[in-house]
Amino acid sequence: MDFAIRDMDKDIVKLAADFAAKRLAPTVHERDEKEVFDRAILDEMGELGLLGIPYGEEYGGVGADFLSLAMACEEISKTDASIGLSFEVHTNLCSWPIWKYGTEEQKQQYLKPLASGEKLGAFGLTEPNAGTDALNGSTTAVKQGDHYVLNGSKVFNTNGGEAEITVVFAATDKSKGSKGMSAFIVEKGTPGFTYGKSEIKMGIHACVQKELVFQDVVVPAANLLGKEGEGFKIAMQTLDGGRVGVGAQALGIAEGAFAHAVKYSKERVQFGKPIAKFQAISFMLADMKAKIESARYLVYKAAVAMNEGGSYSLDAAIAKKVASDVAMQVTTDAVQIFGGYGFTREYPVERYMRDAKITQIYEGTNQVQQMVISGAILR
Ligand code: COS
Repeated sequence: MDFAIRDMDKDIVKLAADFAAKRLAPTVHERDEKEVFDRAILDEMGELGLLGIPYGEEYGGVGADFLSLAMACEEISKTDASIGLSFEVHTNLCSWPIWKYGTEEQKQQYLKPLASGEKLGAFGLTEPNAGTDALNGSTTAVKQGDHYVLNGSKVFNTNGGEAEITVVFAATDKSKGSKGMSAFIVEKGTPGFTYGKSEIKMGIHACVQKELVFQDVVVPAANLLGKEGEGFKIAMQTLDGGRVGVGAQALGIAEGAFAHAVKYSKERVQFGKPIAKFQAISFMLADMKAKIESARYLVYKAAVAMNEGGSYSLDAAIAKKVASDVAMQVTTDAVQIFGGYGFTREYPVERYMRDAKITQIYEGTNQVQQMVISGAILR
């Protein structure tokens, strides 16, 4: 596989890496400790063009591609997985379905401010009783003349409360099963659209996950995304891209923890020499590196498949599953290499380990990825 990384992609990756080093690294520990989402960071990323990487200039983006998006997400997540997530959800889960399914008017009205970074995006699918079983939600949308009335709630909503634009999924006709869900673009501030509790989490502390509440929310029919009944397909296709993004985030987490572990192993002296000189440690580092490079190949391969535009469900599921498992293994080994210090909040590796865990869960648990992969094999 040729990853033909263009000059433009390299520039974007450098931009993301510099931003991570200068803007994120100095405050990442504090934001994690205080559990605060700093919206100004996303605004600055928008000004730099990072929030519209794969979308055309006519829609406020920079006209690059999904490989450069994945690589930028990797760079950001090497330093700060919370911002990596907020960025990924904005670009993949909210902007992508509008880019793919939106009318020209919807793209001008909603994709443009998202891609230019003027507005932040979110994606509302998961409900208290509908996580993996995404079709089983109880949010409804009833058509009344030239609008729909939405009722229900969503949970764990990344960027919730901050996002000006949310793609929301609701049942328009439950009796039609997977053809009975529809997607809507809902603006912050629409009467009846409010926010419930914020989640208190193990990791990804520096981004928000909130409950969204819809009480007789009137959404213009013009904000229906795609056709009525196409919502489940839109959600699944959007999540295919999201899984490439989570794979990239997980890859970045693994690389970030690995870099700390390599540095520490060269500095930490026990029995009169740096611990990196002991084979127990150097072989551990070798395995971590091999896993990271395997994950990188799969994530970039899935991003290239996304660029090519055919079906990339299988590539995305494999990339997400492998990269998130690698992130969990590598961050756990990084904590091990730091020994007792790794277990303290004085060093960053425990944060990487906490952040890695969620990559095995969201945007489809790794068991969902096994369902997608085995489904493709056995079809
Ligand atoms: N792209 C396009 N269409 C898809 C698709 C995809 N990736 N995946 C499924 N579909 C379509 C199927 O083709 C099928 O269409 P038809 O009815 O025309 O045949 C329809 O959707 C239903 O598919 P399926 O029967 O496979 O759906 P299930 O309800 O069995 O769901 C899983 C399968 C579990 C894989 C799916 O619900 C899923 O991915 N769940 C996890 C959701 C998730 O990631 N949640 C996290 C949200 S963000 S934190």
